[in-house]
Amino acid sequence: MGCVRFIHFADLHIGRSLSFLRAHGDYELFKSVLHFISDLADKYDVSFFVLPGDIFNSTIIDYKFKFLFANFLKKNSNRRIYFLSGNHDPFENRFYDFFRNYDNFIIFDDNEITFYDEDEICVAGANLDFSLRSVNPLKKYDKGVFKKPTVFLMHSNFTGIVSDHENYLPVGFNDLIGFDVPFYLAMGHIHQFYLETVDNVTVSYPGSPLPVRINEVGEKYLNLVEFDGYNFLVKKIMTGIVIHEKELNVTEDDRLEDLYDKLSKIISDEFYYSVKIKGVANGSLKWELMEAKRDLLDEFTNIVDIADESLTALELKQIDKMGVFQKLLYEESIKDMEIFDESIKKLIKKYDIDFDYEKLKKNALSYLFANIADDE
Ligand SMILES: [Mn+2]
Repeated sequence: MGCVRFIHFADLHIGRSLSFLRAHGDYELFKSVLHFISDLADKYDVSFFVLPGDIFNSTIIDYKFKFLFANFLKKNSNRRIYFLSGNHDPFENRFYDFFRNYDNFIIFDDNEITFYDEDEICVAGANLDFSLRSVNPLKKYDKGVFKKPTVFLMHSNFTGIVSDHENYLPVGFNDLIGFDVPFYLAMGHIHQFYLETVDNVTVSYPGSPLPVRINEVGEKYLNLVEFDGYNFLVKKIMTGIVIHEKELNVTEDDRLEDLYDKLSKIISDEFYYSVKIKGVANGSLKWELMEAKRDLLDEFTNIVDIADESLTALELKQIDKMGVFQKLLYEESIKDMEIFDESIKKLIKKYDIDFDYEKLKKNALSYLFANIADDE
């Protein structure tokens, strides 16, 4: 028995605006991912693809994206592309008819499992009915219907995976016990890689092949799966389109030009970066950063986001309107000094301030705001 290889990817969301990835256009990024996948398929001589949902961001997308996918089908005319609709790209004749001329494009039927043969393994799936969202689709079928090693496509939540995605058609490990044949559950919906094997059952989400949201940081993958006659073995393949998290430290002396300098040094053209500013910044840098953020993002197109998480150095001038607190700060800045002023004592009591001088010194602004935000 020879081994069978296939590629499993999902949640590409073709047609979505990726405006946060400014260094390249959306179209170019989707195109490069699809090329990467086709090349990989040729390199590893894969027999077929399984695409369990949300390949398109919606069924209302620019035609250029449909052409792009049609090209992918054409390029891979020697292998079938098993396609399942997700919640983003639900089954609609008008949309999918466009791909009907490609014999290798196999779209599953609604709510009825269809089985296809790929040599010694079987590929099965059904399009989701989102009105049956609490129903476990696997429960409808006797495990005996799976007679051959099976690749089963699903677009749903696997019980036990915490995500911010909508939970529907829940399937858990309990549903996967008792299969007589090796079983690979090819999942879509969750944008992060997940892999778990129990007995002869393997469950995997490859995650999105590229970041489709600004917070999708870290390596992105697709699955190259091999069936060796006994088991389904998953090889994670990195697509290389990555948002790396970077921390940038600032000090009280730093001005915007220093920050600009530091930003130039931490990024390369190869990846995208989500930058978190840490350390202690002076008030004017914080203010300048707020004003300059958009222009910095335009300047460094490989940076998708700049989050200011720095603490504020104490600058009393900037919290002028909180006169009483200023006084408190002045007095407290003389360490271990006792507070004699009754009005200050009252304030401390009123706001139940847990007085921590070090904390106050480092982050006076947020410390004070946190304590008096709702008070006039
Ligand atoms: Mn989805």
